Amino acid sequence: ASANIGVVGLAVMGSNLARNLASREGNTVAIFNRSHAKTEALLAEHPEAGFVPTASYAEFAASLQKPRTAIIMVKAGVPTDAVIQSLVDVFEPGDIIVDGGNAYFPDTIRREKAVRETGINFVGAGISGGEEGALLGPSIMPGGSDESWVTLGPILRSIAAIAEGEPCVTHVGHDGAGHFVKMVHNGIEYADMQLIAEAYDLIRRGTGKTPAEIADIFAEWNRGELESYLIEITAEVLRQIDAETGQPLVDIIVDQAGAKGTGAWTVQTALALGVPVSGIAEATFARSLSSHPEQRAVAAGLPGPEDEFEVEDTDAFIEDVRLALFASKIVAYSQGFDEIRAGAAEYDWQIDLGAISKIWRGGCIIRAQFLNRIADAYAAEPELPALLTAPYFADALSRGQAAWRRVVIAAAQAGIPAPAFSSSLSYYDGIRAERLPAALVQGQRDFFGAHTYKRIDKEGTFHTLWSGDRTEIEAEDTH
Ligand code: NBP
Repeated sequence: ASANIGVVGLAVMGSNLARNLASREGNTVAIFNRSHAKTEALLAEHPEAGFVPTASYAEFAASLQKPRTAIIMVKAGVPTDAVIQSLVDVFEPGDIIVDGGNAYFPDTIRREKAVRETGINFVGAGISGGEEGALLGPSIMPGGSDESWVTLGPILRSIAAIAEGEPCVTHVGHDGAGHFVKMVHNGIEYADMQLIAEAYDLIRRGTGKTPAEIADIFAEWNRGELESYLIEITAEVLRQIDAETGQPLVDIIVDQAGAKGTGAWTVQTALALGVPVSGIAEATFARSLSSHPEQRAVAAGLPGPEDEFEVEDTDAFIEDVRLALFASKIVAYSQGFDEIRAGAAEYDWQIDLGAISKIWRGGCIIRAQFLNRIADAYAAEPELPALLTAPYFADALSRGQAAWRRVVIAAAQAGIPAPAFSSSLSYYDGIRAERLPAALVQGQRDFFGAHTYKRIDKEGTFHTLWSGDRTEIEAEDTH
């Protein structure tokens, strides 16, 4: 046995991760892929990596030092189950199987339980950063047992991205905690992307600026509090000219956004946990709406506002959009962290929210300066009930709220969809409201279903005899 770590699955993510591992001091990497041609190709293309190629699971297991550690990078779902079973067949108690794919966290919980019964450790690790991250340093969100972390920690720390001197990896929590946090990361990514897209659309339609001019605006924003990878690449995409037509590429790309399902998982999970993640939900639905061309073609005949949309003061409007974007972004992240907290409570994970914000500062798609402020907020108050109430964010919201309202009003008047901007503002106004019309909803529920209500002035649970003489009785709490 000559390798200290192995990688199964040598498509783009697996080969890049294997090369990343091999490039670090002290690592010898065994590689295996179902179709052997890929193993040979990787070996031939990267002789410098010193890979140990293997042609069967048995050979793969034999090439690994104990405790054996293998990272699986194959298609999520059935292929992952198949590979886990093949490894369980050839591994021994104490060995470690890591699933680095994009598994749905309930699958990871199930797999961890099943594998643990064999004495083998199973770790679901969310890996973000795409192909480049896998090669140069991703953000890694591992779950699994404390025992496996002892072996795995140093290996993952060696390949992770570095942000402000710290590797972007932490032991998130047990079993599915890592994939849960990766899922929410992706949900936040959806919200962030949608917010940026809405900002672009409003500026373009409100000021008539070209995509290249808007690229300059984003590049400028990237030097301030909005500094992030997504703002940076937005400028790059907007600046791109299509070689064939000479038009901005963004005008040539079909306006139907795809999705691989992690946004939907985040929203479904949030619904089950009772956590409002309206920014992520609107972003996910905005992609769905865009992808129904047949409906859109018919609905295109529906009337919009009569007046042309033209802003009076271009610079002031652009600054308003910037402030609205930042405020909405704070809401999206606050909601995402609420979901992680709720998931930790539900599944009994000890998740350090400040540590999560730190490992997202490098390597991953949502990497941003802003995450330092989130880390500060949780450092100051680990049990912070809502991120948006932390002093830095509360101050940003107070600075931005008037602009935010102007932008949402302008969008509505101009007939420009801004679902993430406007739902984030509604969330803000909802969460800060002294009283909500939820009181009326409780009254309605009591009327048709005798669901009862509580009173603001005394303890107990009450029901009004709506179909009788409408007196109030004390009732059992049925919600
Ligand atoms: P793919 O998701 O395209 O999976 C291809 C790999 O799965 C190949 O190695 C293939 O082997 C293997 N495989 C399949 Br399909 N069925 C198998 C089976 N029954 N037994 C053994 N191996 C099987 O690869 P990827 O794009 O590199 O992504 C790998 C994982 O990383 C996925 O879970 C993905 O969601 C996740 N991820 C991807 C990104 C990204 O940016 N692409 C980012 C973060 C995470 P073969 O060569 O024999 O067909």
